Amino acid sequence: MKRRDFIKTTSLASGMMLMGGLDTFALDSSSPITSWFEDSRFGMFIHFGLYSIPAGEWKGKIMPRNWYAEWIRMQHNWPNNPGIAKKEYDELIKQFNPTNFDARQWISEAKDAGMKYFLITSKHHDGFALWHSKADDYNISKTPFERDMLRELVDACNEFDMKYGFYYSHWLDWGHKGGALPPWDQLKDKQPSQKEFDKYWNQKCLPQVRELASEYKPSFFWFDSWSEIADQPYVTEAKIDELISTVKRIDKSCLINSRIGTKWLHSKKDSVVDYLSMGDNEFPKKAISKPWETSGTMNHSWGFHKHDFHWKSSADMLRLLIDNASRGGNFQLNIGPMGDGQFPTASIKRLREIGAWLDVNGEAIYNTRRAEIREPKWGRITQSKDGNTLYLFVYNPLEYDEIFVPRFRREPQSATILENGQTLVARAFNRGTYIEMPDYGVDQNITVIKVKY
Ligand code: JFZ
Repeated sequence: MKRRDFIKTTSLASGMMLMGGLDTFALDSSSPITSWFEDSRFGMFIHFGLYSIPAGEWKGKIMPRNWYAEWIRMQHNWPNNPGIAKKEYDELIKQFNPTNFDARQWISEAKDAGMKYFLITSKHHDGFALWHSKADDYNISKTPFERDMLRELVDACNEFDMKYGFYYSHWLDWGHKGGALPPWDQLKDKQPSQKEFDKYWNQKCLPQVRELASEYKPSFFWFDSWSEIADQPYVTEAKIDELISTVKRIDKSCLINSRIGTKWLHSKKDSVVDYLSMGDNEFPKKAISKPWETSGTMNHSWGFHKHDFHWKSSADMLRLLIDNASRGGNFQLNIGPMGDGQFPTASIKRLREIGAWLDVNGEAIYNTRRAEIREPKWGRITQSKDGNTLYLFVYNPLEYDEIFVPRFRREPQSATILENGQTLVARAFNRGTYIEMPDYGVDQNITVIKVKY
């Protein structure tokens, strides 16, 4: 689109919005570097590391199931901190040998689930790196496994045409003397000095991020912090700027998330990051115009927890994906592979169910944008970027004889159920479009109707 046309379209759209009634309009506010991210909508998040071996249980003691297994070093034996001494935790290095890990299998599972990008904990809070880091020794090359897991995954992503990015814990690092510990009162005396943290920052954090950006070429980073970062002295605004420019100097188009410093979330400073990360499992009720994502778990823990059986159903997770897509956001669904490198069976089952649904209905999710329509009672709506096609996700479709889409007043050309191609009666009436629901031929859970104008 020529720039002039773009301006015309957008000002026309906002002008018409003020007037209150419009037929269709294009809504594609994405910048060139984030459009792939918005088009993707669905990604895989992986939490894997030393903590995947104990999997929530240490010497017969089980972490409460509503805790995160990747936090075992700090939370085992709570509230005695740190729960596991570093020396003892590091015994896991000798045990780390996920012989059943197969990068191509992980990525093809993601691909079959309908996921368009892949995100993995390159280094979580424990400080252990899953690649052959030249900047720091505390990494996978020192384990019996030896192999460079990130390299193998990057190769598989390239083979399967899957975008990928890295989670990197820039604030907390329990593997380096200068890394920050959790911001808890009991740990006050054990926190690093400012000088020690600066050393960690300059000798480990920045060099590792540089290494990842230049040698592993991710499309995005997912830095991790949360609100308490606002009260700590270590990661200052200057450091955040430094971290961002470290990445951007290597690759301008590499995306950076808002959790790099959450005090900015929903503030002016948002403009320095490319996309917003919600809180864990946080699904905003309203549309947000900047690209955004929710990261969510299938059960409770991110890292594999062998006693965590709180699985969500595939239908529940599909709704989270649809809710987010209809509000302009992505969904990054987590898998916590087991210590041997395989996905848990319960996760695979859900990935495949979701994939089968997306195989038929994915057109209504990918490459769509949120529709500027009040959220209807019967479900959710997305629209094609040109605004000429609407996708209606009818939740519990058997409850409705007809559904109404406000504001779309042009005569629709056609309305069909995506799953079986069945044609529905649709007409423009009053201030929108009416669509008659069939009494058979609908998915009892979520039926998707494509309406062309
Ligand atoms: C962090 C990590 O501590 C956790 O282990 C996991 O990796 C998760 C994805 O991210 O935990 C958070 C971070 C932010 C919020 C909640 C948990 N938050 O902002 O709500």
